[in-house]
Amino acid sequence: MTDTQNRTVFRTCPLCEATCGLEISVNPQEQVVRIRGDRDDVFSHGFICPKGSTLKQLHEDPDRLRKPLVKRDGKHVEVSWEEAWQVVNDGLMGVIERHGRGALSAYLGNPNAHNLGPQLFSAVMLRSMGSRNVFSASTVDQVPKHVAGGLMFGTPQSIPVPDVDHTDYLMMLGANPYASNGSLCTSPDFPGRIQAIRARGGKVVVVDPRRTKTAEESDEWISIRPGTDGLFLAAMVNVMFAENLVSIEPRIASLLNGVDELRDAVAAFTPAAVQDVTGVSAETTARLARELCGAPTAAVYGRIGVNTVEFGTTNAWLIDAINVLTGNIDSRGGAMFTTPGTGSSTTRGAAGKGKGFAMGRGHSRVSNKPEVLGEYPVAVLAEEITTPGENQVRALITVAGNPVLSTPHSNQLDAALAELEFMVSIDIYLNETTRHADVILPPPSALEKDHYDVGLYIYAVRNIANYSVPVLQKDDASPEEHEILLKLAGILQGLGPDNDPLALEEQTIYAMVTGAVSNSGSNIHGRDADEILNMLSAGGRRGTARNLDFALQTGPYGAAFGANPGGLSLDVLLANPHGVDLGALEPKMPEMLRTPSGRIELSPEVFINDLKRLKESMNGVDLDQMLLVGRRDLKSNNSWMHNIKVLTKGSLSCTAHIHPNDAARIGAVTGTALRIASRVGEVQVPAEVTDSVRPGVVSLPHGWGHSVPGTKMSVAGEKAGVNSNILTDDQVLDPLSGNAVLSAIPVTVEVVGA
Ligand SMILES: Nc1nc2c(c(=O)[nH]1)N[C@H]1C(S)=C(S)[C@@H](COP(=O)(O)OP(=O)(O)OC[C@H]3O[C@@H](n4cnc5c(=O)[nH]c(N)nc54)[C@H](O)[C@@H]3O)O[C@H]1N2
Ligand SMILES: Nc1nc2c(c(=O)[nH]1)N[C@H]1C(S)=C(S)[C@@H](COP(=O)(O)OP(=O)(O)OC[C@H]3O[C@@H](n4cnc5c(=O)[nH]c(N)nc54)[C@H](O)[C@@H]3O)O[C@H]1N2
Ligand code: SF4
Ligand SMILES: [Mo]
Repeated sequence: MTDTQNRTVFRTCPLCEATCGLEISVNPQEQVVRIRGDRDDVFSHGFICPKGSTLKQLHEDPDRLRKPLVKRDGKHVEVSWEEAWQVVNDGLMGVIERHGRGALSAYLGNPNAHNLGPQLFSAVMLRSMGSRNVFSASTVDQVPKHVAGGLMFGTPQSIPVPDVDHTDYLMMLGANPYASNGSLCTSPDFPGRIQAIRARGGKVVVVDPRRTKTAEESDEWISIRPGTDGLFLAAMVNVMFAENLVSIEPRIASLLNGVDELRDAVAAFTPAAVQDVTGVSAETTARLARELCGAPTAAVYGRIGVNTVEFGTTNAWLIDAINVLTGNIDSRGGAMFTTPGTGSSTTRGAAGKGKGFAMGRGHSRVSNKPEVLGEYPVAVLAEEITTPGENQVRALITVAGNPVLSTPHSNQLDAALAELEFMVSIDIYLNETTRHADVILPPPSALEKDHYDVGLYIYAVRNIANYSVPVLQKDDASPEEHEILLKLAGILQGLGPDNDPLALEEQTIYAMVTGAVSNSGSNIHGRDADEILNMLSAGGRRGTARNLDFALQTGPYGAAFGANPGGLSLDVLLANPHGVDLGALEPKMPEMLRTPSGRIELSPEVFINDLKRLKESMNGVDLDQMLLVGRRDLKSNNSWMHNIKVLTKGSLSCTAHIHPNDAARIGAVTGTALRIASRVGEVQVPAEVTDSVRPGVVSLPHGWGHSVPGTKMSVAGEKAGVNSNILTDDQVLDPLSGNAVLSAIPVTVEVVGA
């Protein structure tokens, strides 16, 4: 067959945050024959990693669920959608009748951030549940950045991103974009952008207990002791004040609260005072502080390794405080704010001032953990299930999540899920988590869905809008992902298993339109709601496409239903399958601020107070304590891509990286079985001796441990690995955000049988 008979479709990859454009060839039999990088994509310019092309294998994976499963006599069997909905209705209604809505809970996993249906409609499902027991992967991930951005700049979405394309100096802490391709910094071909900094004479510094690929490709690797970045960052701030290096442009200085408080609060954190604990010499810390202040432009960026630790939020704050003190906040080449096509909380409402950020509106039942972003920390989910009392969790809805592998003390959660009265999962696999579900509802495969990165474009290094149509037609009998969510919402509202998801969708869009026309801040304020609804629904458009069109048209660049000719709309994106580039990031202050003061809060009280805890963390440190950290591999994706053979064959495997000194001390060589134990559990895993980890550090990737019974993942089972979250501790959280602590876990390491 010649290539000319094939059709070509362009589609954004939904697997990680890089949003690469894919060029997908489909033959007349409707099979994908090739996936490669879309050279004309306005953002990724043809870049792709080894995972992108495996959307074909994922689509064709015989283990991927196509029909709902219901658990009967302990075994999952395929049923019709009708039957599945009946079981869901009976299960959820039964729990509500017996225990009330407080017994319901939901967990939303990472792919919710990468799928348009949940992005636009999961809120309807959560509201319909009528319970506060909402959990998500955010509290094993990035909540510290939301809290820091919220208190400093006014909204949880007020998170600056490093302007990697224009900076002269990039310092990255706890991030390995050569493996992860970046996070809360949407930046396709992050590696290429790093190389470009160096090619134009700039400098790249990586702070990490491991000499990662990113560290190897940078100018300088700072090998830090895990969990001590807060001390290192506070010491750099100390140097900036002590040596009078702080330089802030007048535009920002006039918007700044709290400079003196910060100076006083870091006085004790001299580089010499912290060097033994951080493992970074005082000279190095002082030199890096001077370099950051002296560079024409500089950006400091921190991610997983500095967020999933006991000082996750304080780290996030100190990083952006440094971006302010060095004169790099909201300035080209520094740390900047994106203006996404569908807007964000930094573009909505009155410009320059706002309500500010609040958390702790409610507390978890058992251990009284404060609410954050409408959720409780997922680390408390197990105790909410197992502790008797009013509002004890008896039912769980998971959407695209695998908390049994991804959340702390996971053996405890695994056991707790088995105690639930009812569980329903929206998922494409029967895996370690969904094996506990009474019903599994599979959405269509990625290639059968439309796509737009509503969430990820909020944190992109350029302003980008790119919509993808489905590559392949889904089977008519199966609902779309957003229809599953809406139908579930209808059931939760008591409308029964036959409720029509379109009815709820119509209500949702009607509420959005009537809300906007009566909102003085909207670009369609005062317009006729029916006229707007008709325009939105023209040609029978509905579902994700209609909802997205509304967000685009009423967004910062929006066409506003004819009022702004040439503005952004879904039709514009349909005419531009390689995406629309809305330009480089631009300074946005003061308009983007939403603090009650209308200023940048450099020294929120909670953060200043936390410096006491930070200082105390140096007391009685045992420098010989082995500490566990994680790692990501380019060919892996959290817990769920291990069933794709082209990715797992070869070098990808779950081993414990350990330094030669430590290996020699315990008598291990590569391949030796190690027992790694923490307060809450232990695993056995082969050693991989490598000087890429610091002495005293052992590194395990997360997302493995596929050997449990009752799953259907034949490839993943062959190379099961161990679940590193058996070792992480549910009782230790970052107290400022409730985020789990997944790094710098104290462990013992010994040779099995020694
Ligand atoms: N120790 C340790 N633990 C960690 C981390 C770490 O660094 N170290 N990282 C943490 C981070 S950053 C994250 S984000 C979490 C992730 O935690 P989770 O989100 O809980 O886990 P994932 O592995 O992303 O699981 C995704 C689930 O979604 C399903 N899925 C895939 N595609 C779709 C889809 O299109 N629709 C639906 N409905 N389901 C789909 C998959 O089958 C799988 O069950 O893990 C965290 N856990
Ligand atoms: N290939 C692949 N890509 C992914 C994912 C994946 O699983 N695989 N997951 C996606 C998700 S959900 C996310 S959130 C992003 C995360 O993206 P990144 O934040 O880049 O995550 P990692 O690659 O895990 O890099 C974290 C680094 O922190 C280091 N570290 C650990 N502890 C400390 C510490 O105490 N201090 C410092 N300074 N460093 C420390 C680790 O050694 C590691 O190199 O990646 C996304 N992209
Ligand atoms: S880097 Fe991320 S978005 Fe790009 S192809 Fe790989 S998995 Fe897909
Ligand atoms: Mo994540």
